[in-house]
Amino acid sequence: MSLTKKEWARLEKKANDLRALTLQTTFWAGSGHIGGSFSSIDILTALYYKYLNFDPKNTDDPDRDRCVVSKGHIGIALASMFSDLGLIEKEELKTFNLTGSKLGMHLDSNKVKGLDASTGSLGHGSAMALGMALAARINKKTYKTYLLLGDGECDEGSVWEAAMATANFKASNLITFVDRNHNMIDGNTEDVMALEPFADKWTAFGFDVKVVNGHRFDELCEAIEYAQSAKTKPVCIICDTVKGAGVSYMAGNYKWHYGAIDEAKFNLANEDLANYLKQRLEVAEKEGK
Ligand SMILES: Cc1ncc(C[n+]2csc(CCOP(=O)(O)OP(=O)(O)O)c2C)c(N)n1
Repeated sequence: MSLTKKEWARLEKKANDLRALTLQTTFWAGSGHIGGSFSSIDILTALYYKYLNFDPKNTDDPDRDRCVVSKGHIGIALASMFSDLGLIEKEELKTFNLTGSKLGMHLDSNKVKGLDASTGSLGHGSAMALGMALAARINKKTYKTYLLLGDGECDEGSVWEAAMATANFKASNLITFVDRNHNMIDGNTEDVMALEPFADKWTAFGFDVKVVNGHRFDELCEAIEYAQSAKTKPVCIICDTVKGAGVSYMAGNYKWHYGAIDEAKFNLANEDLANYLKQRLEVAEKEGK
């Protein structure tokens, strides 16, 4: 797999648009889970804008791919992305998390078309995604199911019960991502509840594990294409990321798990995002094929 400069740059620009829109929505809402949104946005961009068989105009297609964002607290990023995909009116983003809005902090799949699962109670998405993957097998469907977990979320025992079952049932049509941003709600994962040796744990549970830089589209794309061709062993892609990626005062700081943004912070974050895009486009230009 080689990502062309053009394709790489397209994904970079899209991820930047999504970060900017998520920031804007956070500003409108007054606050939001922005740190874990910004660590996951590149993964979501690779999925929804390159790999998922997902037509926003035909979300009822039973053959389309499924995607369960188990770290449902990033509803603010998901709502922004679904708005970019045309599934939520831009104006509705201004109501995000307000009383009476159809967009709660954790999105409701009964209210947002195309969203495969209502998540937010951490640890539940894995079993839901596995169910969708096994249903594909039973119904003789070829769709794939993609699952995005947080690393702090992996403190939940239910993640490992589902992982054990995924490997047991050889559900290689389920592709698992972990947003390994090393931070959770109240500190660094290794200080709160150590996860390392994290890759070894997934391997021991029967997964073929790939560790990638979750902010490099060349690595993400290569790992996804590898996982898509898995025949029996399910693949877990551990994405090394930065909480709050792209914004100087948020990056790597767990205190930006959830935060409020005033106008000065909003403006500074927008400047940072513009610089972040510039730097990343330079890498794409230099290292793309
Ligand atoms: C069952 C459950 N317990 C607690 C919470 C509150 N909570 C929301 S996000 C979060 C931290 C999750 O950490 P991580 O998965 O690393 O998220 P990320 O850093 O990627 O945003 C917690 C404890 C919850 N949503 N669900």
